[in-house]
Amino acid sequence: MAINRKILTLDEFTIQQLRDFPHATGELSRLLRDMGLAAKRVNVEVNKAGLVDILGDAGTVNVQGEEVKKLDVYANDQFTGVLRHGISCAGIASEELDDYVAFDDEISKKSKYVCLYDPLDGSANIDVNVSIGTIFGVYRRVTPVGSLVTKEDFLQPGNQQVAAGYMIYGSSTMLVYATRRGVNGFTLDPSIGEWTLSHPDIKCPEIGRIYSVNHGNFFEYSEGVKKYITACQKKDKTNGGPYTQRYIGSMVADVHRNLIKGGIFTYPGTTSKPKGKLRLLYECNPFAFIVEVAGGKATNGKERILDIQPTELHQRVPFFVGSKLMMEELETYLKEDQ
Ligand code: AHM
Ligand code: MG
Repeated sequence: MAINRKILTLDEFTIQQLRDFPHATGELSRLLRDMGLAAKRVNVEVNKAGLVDILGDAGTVNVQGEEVKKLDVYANDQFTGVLRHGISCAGIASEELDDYVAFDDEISKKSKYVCLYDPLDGSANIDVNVSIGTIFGVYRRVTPVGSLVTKEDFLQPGNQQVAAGYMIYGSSTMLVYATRRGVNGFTLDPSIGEWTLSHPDIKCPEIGRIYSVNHGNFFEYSEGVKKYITACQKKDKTNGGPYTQRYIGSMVADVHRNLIKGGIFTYPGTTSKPKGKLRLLYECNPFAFIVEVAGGKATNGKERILDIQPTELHQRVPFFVGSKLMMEELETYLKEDQ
């Protein structure tokens, strides 16, 4: 059988990258591989979501006698389980859990990384067959290797991330991850069950035509945000006509599209929720890192997302992320709010 030499799997890719760093231990590659493995399991369950009436609702017992878990709980268990039993992660924090988890075994304690994630973002979309995703960020721990990790290891600014990524369970399943060296996208080839490099060296176009925002909250936004949205709608023929509004309500899908096509994604604060909805550690920092490495920008309206010193695990922040030139235009409006 002819072998397609053009296919590069996630493992092959990370091993190839390691060749440039002869002293690298491969720990980060193993962690990414573990995340990729858990994502494959989650993907299988996400694909079965429409069969819930046949297979059993969350909280019920299915025909095999197993308890059926809510998908976001299942996803959390998968990512936490694979990292706990792996050898490349000293502890995790998850949007699904109140507190961080320090892995208390000799091998995990010797790991230098911690991982923070939203195991299944956009889960309100599961029931209606809309793309959902996983978002994660990886940090080098600040406490000594060999000890249990502490909260300090998790409350690091996003600029300390060594890698960040997301998986999107959509019309195809993708894993996109960034290190400081670049952003690369892998599509799951279901015929061989492997992540294969499909989007090498992703760059976010400097300018695009898409803006993503929940218009339903319009009257609760600040003056600057309202003016920016209105300006997007009023662009005239001299600057290419109005922007296109696209909002899936699944940030992974919205930001992924904008990353590829160029655009801006926003979840501003509102009068009732001044800090917005999105979580700094699990959602905003990873995307800010990925989009910045790809050439874009991310802010909370006042400062760069990646420079915010977190004070609590579940902290929320207003979030604006996307193409560089569009972000710079948006920032001129956001200045009005300061
Ligand atoms: P979740 O973490 O509870 O799933 O919520 C996060 C999601 C994002 O994916 C999405 O951008 C946002 O919530 C949509 O919220 P809204 O419906 O308020 O616009
Ligand atoms: Mg979420």
